[in-house]
Amino acid sequence: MGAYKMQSTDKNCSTLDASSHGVLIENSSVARVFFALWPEELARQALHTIAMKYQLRCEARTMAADTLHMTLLFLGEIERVCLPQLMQTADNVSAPAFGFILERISFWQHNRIAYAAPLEKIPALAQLVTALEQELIAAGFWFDNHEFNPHVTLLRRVGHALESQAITPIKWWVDSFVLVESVMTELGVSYQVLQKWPLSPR
Ligand code: 3AM
Repeated sequence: MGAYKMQSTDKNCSTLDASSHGVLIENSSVARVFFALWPEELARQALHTIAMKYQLRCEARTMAADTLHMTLLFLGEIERVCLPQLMQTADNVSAPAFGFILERISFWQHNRIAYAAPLEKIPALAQLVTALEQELIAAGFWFDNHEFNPHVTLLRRVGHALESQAITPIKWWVDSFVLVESVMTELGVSYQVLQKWPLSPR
């Protein structure tokens, strides 16, 4: 599949040029996208280690280490020509960097996943999600307004769910958030980080 840079169009959502964001874009007219936190290496490895530890007991499939993330806001399919405006909208999000700890592995029956989650509410995380939602709404982007439930999916297709339980705590310092495209490939879903935004230093 070829790649191209976005051109300006007359569409409502975009009169911008994605090349200003240095984005490499797949050649399809729609993109399935979501905003997320992408873990730094130490946290990623720790998450992957937990996933490997539970995989057999849970008769599940592990997420590939390089796909581990925390979804902040799922937008779904949007016209690719709208990506520049989406990125410019996210430029307006202002929130401080913060740290938190993932302390439990839990299970959802409805989608058969196992996920790592914090024990307590994280005000700075909620603040970031709210800021993102408000900017997107103000810019006219549509998304399902589900309650934000912070989690990192570790296992899919869980055949044997367990009681929620403590894991070795994983520290995660968040100094940026990203826009990710979910691309269907012959080998399954692959995630491509399209753009990264820094959070303000504390
Ligand atoms: O792996 P997590 O749970 O962080 O579940 C999907 C995945 O989240 C979620 O978006 C992330 C990347 O695919 N997702 C997929 N479809 C969704 C939808 N319709 C969705 N989240 C909310 N609504």
